[in-house]
Amino acid sequence: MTENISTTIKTMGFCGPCSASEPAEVDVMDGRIVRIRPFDYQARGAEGGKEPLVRWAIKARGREFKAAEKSEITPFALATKHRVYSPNRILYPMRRVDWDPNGERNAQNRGKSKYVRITWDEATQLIADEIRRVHEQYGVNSIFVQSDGHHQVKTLHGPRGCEGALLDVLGGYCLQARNPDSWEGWYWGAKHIWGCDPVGEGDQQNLFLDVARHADTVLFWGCDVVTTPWGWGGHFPSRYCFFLRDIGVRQIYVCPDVNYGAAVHADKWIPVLPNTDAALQLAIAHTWIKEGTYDKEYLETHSVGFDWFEYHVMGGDDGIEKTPEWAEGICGVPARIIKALARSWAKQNVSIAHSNGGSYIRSTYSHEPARMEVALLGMQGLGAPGRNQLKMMEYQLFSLPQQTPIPRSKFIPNLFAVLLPYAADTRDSLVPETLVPEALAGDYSHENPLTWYGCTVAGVPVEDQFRKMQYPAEGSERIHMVWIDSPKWTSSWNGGYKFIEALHSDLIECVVAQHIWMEDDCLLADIILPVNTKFEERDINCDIMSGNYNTLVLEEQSIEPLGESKSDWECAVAVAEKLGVVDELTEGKSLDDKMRIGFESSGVQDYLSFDEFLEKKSFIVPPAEGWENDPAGFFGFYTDPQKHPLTTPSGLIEYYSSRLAEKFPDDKERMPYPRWIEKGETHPDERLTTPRAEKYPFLLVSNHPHWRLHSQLDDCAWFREIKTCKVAGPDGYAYEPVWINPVDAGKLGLASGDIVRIYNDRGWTMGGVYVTERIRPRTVLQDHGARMDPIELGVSDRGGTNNLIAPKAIASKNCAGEVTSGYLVGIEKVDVFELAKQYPEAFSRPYDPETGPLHIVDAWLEDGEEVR
Ligand SMILES: Nc1nc2c(c(=O)[nH]1)N[C@H]1C(S)=C(S)[C@@H](COP(=O)(O)OP(=O)(O)OC[C@H]3O[C@@H](n4cnc5c(=O)[nH]c(N)nc54)[C@H](O)[C@@H]3O)O[C@H]1N2
Ligand SMILES: Nc1nc2c(c(=O)[nH]1)N[C@H]1C(S)=C(S)[C@@H](COP(=O)(O)OP(=O)(O)OC[C@H]3O[C@@H](n4cnc5c(=O)[nH]c(N)nc54)[C@H](O)[C@@H]3O)O[C@H]1N2
Ligand SMILES: [Mo]
Repeated sequence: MTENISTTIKTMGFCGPCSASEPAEVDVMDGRIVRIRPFDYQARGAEGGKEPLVRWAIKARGREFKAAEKSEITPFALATKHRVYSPNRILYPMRRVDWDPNGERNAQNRGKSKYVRITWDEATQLIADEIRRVHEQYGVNSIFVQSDGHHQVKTLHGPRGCEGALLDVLGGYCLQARNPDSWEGWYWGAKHIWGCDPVGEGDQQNLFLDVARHADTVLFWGCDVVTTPWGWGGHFPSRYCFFLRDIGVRQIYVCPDVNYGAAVHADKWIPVLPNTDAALQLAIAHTWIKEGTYDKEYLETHSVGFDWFEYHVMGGDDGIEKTPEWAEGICGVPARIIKALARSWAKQNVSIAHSNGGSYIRSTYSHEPARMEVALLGMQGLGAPGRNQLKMMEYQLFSLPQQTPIPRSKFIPNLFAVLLPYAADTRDSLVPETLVPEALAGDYSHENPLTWYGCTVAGVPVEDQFRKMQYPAEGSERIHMVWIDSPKWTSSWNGGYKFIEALHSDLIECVVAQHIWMEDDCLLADIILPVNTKFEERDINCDIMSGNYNTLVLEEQSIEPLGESKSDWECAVAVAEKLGVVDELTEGKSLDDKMRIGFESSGVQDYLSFDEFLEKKSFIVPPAEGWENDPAGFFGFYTDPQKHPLTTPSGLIEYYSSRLAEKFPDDKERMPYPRWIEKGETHPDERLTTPRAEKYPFLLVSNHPHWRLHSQLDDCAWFREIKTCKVAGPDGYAYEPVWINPVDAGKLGLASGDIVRIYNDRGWTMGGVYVTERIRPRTVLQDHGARMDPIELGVSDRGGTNNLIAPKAIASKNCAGEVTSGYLVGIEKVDVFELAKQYPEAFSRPYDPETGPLHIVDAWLEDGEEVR
């Protein structure tokens, strides 16, 4: 290293508070980040460097899979240095030109009018005055806090509740409850058949070893082991799948597309139509029942209510026998393939792998396929060696040992509960994320409330789903002010155009956003505060999701804050100053005090003093001794269900949930046993079988983006030049790709490189065509999260932000889950030059081919001086 280079360690990953992945080393020269590179586990050693680090290994079938020597950081981690210096960085506080707290507020102009630069003093005074005014006029619950987005992993400084903590000092607020969006189907469905709080996915302990030793086949069902581990982890899961290939474990991919994992690892691809998995699953069950190839004895001792499921499979309740031929007409998988899959499954040890599951657990009636998967696993003896549900990322998210398919560590460092108690909030005054547009714009009062079930917060026990909730909370007024950090309603949530409509309502008098980049919902705010990246902050974080090791890291500040940016926490403190409540907010603790408190509860304190940790800057936690002997997955339940019961009321697999029957006797959309739901009151027409499909003949698959983390990283030049990341339009604009099968492309006269409109009755967005066999017919694929670039705000968009046209409705009647994929759209070719004539303003906005739309340059000072 040359002398003028300084190196700091930063955990990577974008999940959010505390739960980081793979650490990286960040080299800074002359105050600028020049390089991000892997962290060297081997060189750092165990016990804070006191001992050499022994790499753990899975030994199976004569081979070894070892923990990495260096962290396996992702392209996201490498490229994030570009984002620090993005031309879209917000560097100063800003106010919307025509938002005047003492005069006209012009809500209808949110997203249209420009900004003026203001000082921190002005900005914090404006916010403090608005808080006081709203409190006096309406009460504390009329301020709404959105603070739940994913973000750069930060603990002391991050978003996740800073402004909420401040408002709590002043008496409370209304919370946007973070939906279990990652797990909707598991949460609303699977929990009722096998328990498995907190999110409804199966027990994981030691499954990497179990699969390697015992599985013949792994079904990667709605799973991309290359793409999604990039968000939270690294390359570890994909490397493990290469190992599975080496030891002869067959890998079958069930998904509408040849995703990036399938392209590298699949022995076979079974292309299913989006969100029709329940039909495919029923036909597998049908084959087993017909041929008597399922484990009847196991079901007798390990389950209740199988008769009900069997009755449905055989058509007893609805007159339709769920034969492979029936399923073929719905899910598009040929009957012979369904039978072959069912027969080989019945003969082998089969595990099912997910990251979280894809569209079918985030679409209409997502609870059905999720609990049906458990129904199938149960029929083949869930928990027997090689027969479990395996997670390919997100290890230990809730710091629970049962979420650890990798070798169990000595301990799981957890700063979360100690340092961010407010981040897992379930107060009564809340609105689930999926109902926010409704709540913001609707005519609701506590006498005439909006109602739903459950606080819907990810990670709460299943009983919560039976709690009736209302907005506004008892005795409260409706929402009149909104404060958002991690703002992405438009790009990552459902019914995006409805959000925009809601924020155009005069009822919403003030919108404050704090953000690093000028994008997403910032475009709709009245006051904007500039936030740092993690490289500009000093923090403590723990990697618990890489797969290799758990690591606690002291993250020294790498560079000075850019412009006048502050951390999310400092933003809250700055407003607290104006309100005279700093001591109440900080509880008299400095950030160093908090860091020490976090350290003292991390587990690491038993091996190292705080001062030693400050010196060593990292602590790698090796696996616990004897981890190889930990029982895998549901093995305990398999061997003795009485001694190791599930957390369902009966302790067994509940093919019939008496609890659902009792609590929701009239719910035809989520009945006590898993069923095929073609349509219902909540979603009468989102299937290819509905007449509406004549107008919108494709099911949209909207995966987690390969080249982004939701809405984040869309402006990285390194990615945008890659052909599968953006499609270059004839006008020089990089459009978000849309995959279409050659058969459909032929019918529509589309060729790769054409630019299209993607539409339905909720509005339209755009995309650049990629004609490929990698997507099955009658389906088009466009990842979610591309940054909104409005054409006519609230109606049309150039950015490829397809969530703007996702259904606003929830998963089903009593489940406030999101529906963001597997819904109907049409697509048609457009002439971009004609569109440019029609919408001259939108098509002539500042644009940088390397980074995309430049919203910040679009924001001017009143006197004409640019903000930057
Ligand atoms: N690169 C990257 N990584 C991420 C994220 C990101 O945005 N980008 N986000 C993170 C987050 S928050 C989460 S929750 C996880 C998400 O993890 P997942 O839920 O696993 O991710 P998805 O991309 O939604 O879906 C995975 C695969 O499911 C398949 N699929 C889509 N629809 C269907 C369907 O209807 N049926 C079947 N059988 N298969 C289908 C597709 O092949 C897709 O690639 O990823 C995390 N990691
Ligand atoms: N079509 C479709 N839609 C989906 C899904 C899908 O499969 N398909 N999946 C859903 C899932 S599982 C998820 S988790 C959600 C993701 O939704 P969100 O978790 O809400 O994720 P992001 O889009 O990453 O939004 C985070 C925002 O926070 C900002 N941010 C990053 N770091 C910081 C910081 O330090 N401070 C502040 N103040 N802001 C920061 C980012 O730039 C971004 O604007 O999307 C859901 N939407
Ligand atoms: Mo997620």
